[in-house]
Amino acid sequence: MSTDDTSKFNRRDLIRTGAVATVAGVAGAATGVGVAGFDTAAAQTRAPAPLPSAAPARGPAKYEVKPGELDEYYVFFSSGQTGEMRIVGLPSMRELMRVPVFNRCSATGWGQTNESIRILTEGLTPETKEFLKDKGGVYLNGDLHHPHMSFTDGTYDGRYVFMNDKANTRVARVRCDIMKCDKIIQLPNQHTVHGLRVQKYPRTGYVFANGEDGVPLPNDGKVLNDPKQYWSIFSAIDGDTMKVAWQVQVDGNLDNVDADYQGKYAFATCYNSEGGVTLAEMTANEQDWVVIFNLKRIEEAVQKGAVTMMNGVPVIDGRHGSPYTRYVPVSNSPHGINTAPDGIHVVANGKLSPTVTVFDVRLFDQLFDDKIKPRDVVVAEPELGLGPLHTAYDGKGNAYTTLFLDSQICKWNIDAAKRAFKGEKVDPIIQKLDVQYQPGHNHTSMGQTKEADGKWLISLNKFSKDRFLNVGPLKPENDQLIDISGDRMVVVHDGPSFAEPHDATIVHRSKVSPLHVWKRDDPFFEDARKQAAADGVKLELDSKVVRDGSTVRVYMTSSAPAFALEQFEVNQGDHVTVYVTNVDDIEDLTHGFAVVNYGISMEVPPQATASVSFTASRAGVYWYYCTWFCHAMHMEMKGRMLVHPRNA
Ligand code: RUQ
Ligand code: CUA
Repeated sequence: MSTDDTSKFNRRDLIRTGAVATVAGVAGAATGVGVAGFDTAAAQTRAPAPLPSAAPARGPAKYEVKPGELDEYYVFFSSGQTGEMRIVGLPSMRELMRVPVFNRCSATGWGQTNESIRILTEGLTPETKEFLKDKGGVYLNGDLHHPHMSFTDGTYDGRYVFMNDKANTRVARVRCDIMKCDKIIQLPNQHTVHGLRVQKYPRTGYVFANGEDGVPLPNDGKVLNDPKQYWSIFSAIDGDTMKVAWQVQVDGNLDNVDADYQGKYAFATCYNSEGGVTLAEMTANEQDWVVIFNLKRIEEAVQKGAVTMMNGVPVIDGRHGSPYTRYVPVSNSPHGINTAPDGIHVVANGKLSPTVTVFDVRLFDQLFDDKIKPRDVVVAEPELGLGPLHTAYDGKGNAYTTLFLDSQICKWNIDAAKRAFKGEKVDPIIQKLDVQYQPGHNHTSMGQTKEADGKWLISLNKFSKDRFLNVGPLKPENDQLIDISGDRMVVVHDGPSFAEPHDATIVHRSKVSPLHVWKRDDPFFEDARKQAAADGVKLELDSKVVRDGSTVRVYMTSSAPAFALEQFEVNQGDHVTVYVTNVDDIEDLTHGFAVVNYGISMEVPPQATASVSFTASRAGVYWYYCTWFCHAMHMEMKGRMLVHPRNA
């Protein structure tokens, strides 16, 4: 081992020890029990995996995607508190696109164009609309954790990617034909959305969204500091209409969620069975639970009207003892929950416990018929290491669990874990691989579908520390690409990423086929088409100014390298809407429209219409120009807005 390697190892161990101390402090303080599972020394007695050699063992013939070559997979990345969705190519790990969703975007005008403002505002609750009235009407932040593609018959169907906003309790949908967000809704009765997954069978169908924090219902200030009256809510959203289909009131805080391959159940990890509001209170019990939702029973209850209507949504009481849910005790504070591609096994990851709990979904019918006890659905509980957070699968019977505190990926065999659970002397652990550093989510290629192909694993690591050039106190995170096609896992790439790719979905490129240019009849700019029709204007042909009192609508086409209007005139104080239609139908020929010193900028891709509204409050000459480099004469693609002073 070179000196360099040694120094890296030392730093790595330091990180681990620091984190262990923190969590141990929490668990110890809260429970008074030892933290045997959180002992670094104990973890190290489990032989750590040998370091991967420089030369890959075997596996895909090449790790390099040469210039001009295309990737085999799309990865839909979340971006955490950045609020956007990112598209990354795999295996190159090149970032291909950023899709604004819950954020404001300077480049595309997301949050400023009329088309995006409609999407950002139409699904907000009435209380939020009121709340945002004097704040510009839109939230400027989001916390996007979990992007998941729609399914048909157990695999990705390329229609949509759904995602949550933990910060403002929203669920969004991105259309995969244009890779733009087309719907955002805010969930009533719920406070934060954390876990989000979709129905795998027969299709999506439902989008399941976990309410993490508990609040009083209704949360109107009448109940405040009385946590006994706080409740968490589980929501099922209709992915086609983007309306909340139903909600279930549960005990505890919901963390992550997944669904089966039979279309019968969804299940969520749940922490804070204590109903506490402080860290010590929330981690006091030694056991929390996984809550299983019986979709058929819930649908029947909704149909029969055995629900409470709250803010227009049917809410079902799914607390302990209800026919709609079952609570299966697992160790304190479980985190990720992941269904295996075999359609049978589900793994809940221990987080504060060094174990993961394996369920057999075939036993859930009996559990709901009270023929067996909750713990009878557990078929294995292997001890893997410190801080298990999420598990991915290769479709060959193996599972890959991130160990946050150990900073490792643990590869283990499901069948061996089941045999060990029955008492056989067998070690389910196949390999532990160091990652840099402290992984949260991990994902395998197609691994969340029945078509898991066992080729690639990405580990989304929360810290990069010393892996990249120092860019100041705020460091990038580190997404590592791991070849899992051979017997042993091998790290083949480090990729820095900005805050904070929690989760991702790796989709084979054969499942997705986006358009190259927009279709003129796309519903995305239907409002503009309607307004133009009312004004007797054909968006793709006409450029003119329509005045209606102090309301002015400016229609102009753009074709490289010119806007059809080289100038337009308005009066100071006019309410102006500019509609720009890009009549170029050449792939990749995007124009933009920015008005200098008016704070206005938007993207106008080929064959699309984009519009922006503003008050012409400043008199004078204001140049507008094209912001996307489109032509040798791009610099000349501009015009003037002449604003006549009010009292001239
Ligand atoms: S979470 S690091 Cu928001 Cu998906 Cu587990
Ligand atoms: Cu059009 Cu630059």
